[in-house]
Amino acid sequence: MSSSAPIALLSVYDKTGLLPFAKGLKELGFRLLGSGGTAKMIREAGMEIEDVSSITKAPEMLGGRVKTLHPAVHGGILSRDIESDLADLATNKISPITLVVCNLYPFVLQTQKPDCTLAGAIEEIDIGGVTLLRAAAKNHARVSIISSPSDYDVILSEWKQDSAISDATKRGLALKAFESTKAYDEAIADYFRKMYASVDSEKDLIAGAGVGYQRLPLRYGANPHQKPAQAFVEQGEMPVKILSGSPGYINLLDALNSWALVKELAEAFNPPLPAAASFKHVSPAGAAVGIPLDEREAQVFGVADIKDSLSPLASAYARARGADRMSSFGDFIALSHPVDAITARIINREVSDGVIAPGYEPEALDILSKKKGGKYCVLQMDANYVPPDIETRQVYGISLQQRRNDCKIDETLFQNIVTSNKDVSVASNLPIRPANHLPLIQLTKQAITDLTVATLALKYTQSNSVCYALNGAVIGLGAGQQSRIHCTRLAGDKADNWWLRHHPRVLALPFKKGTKRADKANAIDLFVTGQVFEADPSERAQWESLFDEVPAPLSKEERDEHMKQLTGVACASDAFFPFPDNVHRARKSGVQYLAAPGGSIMDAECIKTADNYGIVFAHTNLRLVSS
Ligand code: 93A
Repeated sequence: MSSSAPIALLSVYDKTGLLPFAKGLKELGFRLLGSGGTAKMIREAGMEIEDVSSITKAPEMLGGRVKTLHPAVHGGILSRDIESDLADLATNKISPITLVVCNLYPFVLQTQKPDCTLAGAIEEIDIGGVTLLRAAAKNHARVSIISSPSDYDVILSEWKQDSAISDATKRGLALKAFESTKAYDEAIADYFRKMYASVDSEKDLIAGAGVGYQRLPLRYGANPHQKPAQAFVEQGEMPVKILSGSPGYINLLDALNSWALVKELAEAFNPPLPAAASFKHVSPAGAAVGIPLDEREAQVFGVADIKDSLSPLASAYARARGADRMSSFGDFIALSHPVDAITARIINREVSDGVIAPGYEPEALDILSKKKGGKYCVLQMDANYVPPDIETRQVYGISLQQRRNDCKIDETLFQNIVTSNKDVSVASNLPIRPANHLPLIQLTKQAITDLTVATLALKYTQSNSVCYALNGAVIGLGAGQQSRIHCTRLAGDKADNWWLRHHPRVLALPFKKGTKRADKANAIDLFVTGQVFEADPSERAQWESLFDEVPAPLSKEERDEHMKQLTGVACASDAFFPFPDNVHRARKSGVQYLAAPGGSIMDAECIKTADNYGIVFAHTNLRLVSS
């Protein structure tokens, strides 16, 4: 080929606007080259265009599978204006190409057809077009790659004005081409992920086992009408394996978030403590570490009958489940350590949707995989899995990206104590003397444990959020409220109810024999909140029918007396307290330790309020808002 006219190579499946564009290029002095169908259409419209084969000296072959894949084409696209490249072109009698116009075979449209076969889909995988796009985009310093008919007019007008395409336009076009090949490859990968990497059947499992599988089919999305639904990783092996059951979309969201929480919670302590979480609707209902239970706690958390055989992991789950038994109904459970039989037995008698853990003892797996008639969802997590640093999600078709929230939370986070005694250090456990000379308060090891539990729970809770913790467990969590004081109140009310469930009269409630655990939890909630005594007579009658003898309400004096005994509670907030009302409310639920980032214009007021109560307040300087 020897001509000084700039060359435009056209190879388009979507021929929208092709003829006026080709006409415009011709008028601007371009020499046109086209692949089979593209050249034919232009020629039939009466314009002069050469076939690509005129420069490749090879016919299109394999039924069109090889059209433009040739050094004469790609040498012409990829050559730079440098001596060695120009020499190579001259030796091989190749002319540089200035414009490449290409859009791809309609793979997505084809695979959406109900009667699309595998062979049909494969034929729509464009090879040469993707190569044209990538090659021209790579060499965009010299070449313009036009991948969308919507850019034809811009190209014509720029060239008309300057006899060139500006660098800025070339950059924009290149990015567009890269985006289009990325989306195209994603669509192909998605198709084959569904075709070949399904774990729906044992046969597929075996087929995929050698190279690892990357996809979990999900029953449906957030709602039953949101189909199809799947979970997948783009690189490496899927770290979650289904041992039993069939998770839905929300199950998996809960499983992954709760796993992240328990993994971090266990690792926050030295030596690591077994940790458990009970998730509902993508926020923890409870989370805890495996601190042994005393008699009363065992009773409150419904494990008094097996107290002596509880393992640390079982204690962690009993505590996590016991934080808010109403909210934990039908939970998704995460356990930081391999599940033993006793933990499986506790889970087995609760109403729950599924569990995720790094492994299962054979007896535990046997128990869990029989739960719910074999439908209980049992997931195994690769404990060594490390998620990528950057996470992406789509909202309304727009991709949002951010660095994963990989901040580390451990005892060092609570060293910046802003209340009266500045000298106290976490390591030395020195006492803090409050301004108003209330009794000495220490930031004890227990307080640090509880602040860590509360803060880590917030990291995995929908914002705004405030969390109260005691004895290594969440006891009240307020999530998803738009106002912080509403979170603090909600979490505080939950903590109060949790504590009222420890009242001797609650522990002695005369339930009829055979009352179900979930019904008991519900009835206790109605009793401690006092709601049942204001309820409609029919609801109240229903409640009363659960007892051998109808219990009298807790009097104000009984409540007040009991609430006075709730002390040493830790409370954390995922962002700063805007007003001291939060501190006042926290104190009402026995809070003695506070952790929150600073930054409010009312910081000084909040600190003063904490000082007046003798509360130890640590500014964490770490906001933990999440959505
Ligand atoms: O089958 S291909 O992957 N092999 C090729 O060498 C090739 N070159 C261009 N498909 C190829 N193309 C594609 O052909 C283009 O991406 C474009 O979508 C289509 C244009 O074909 P025609 O000009 O014959 O209508």
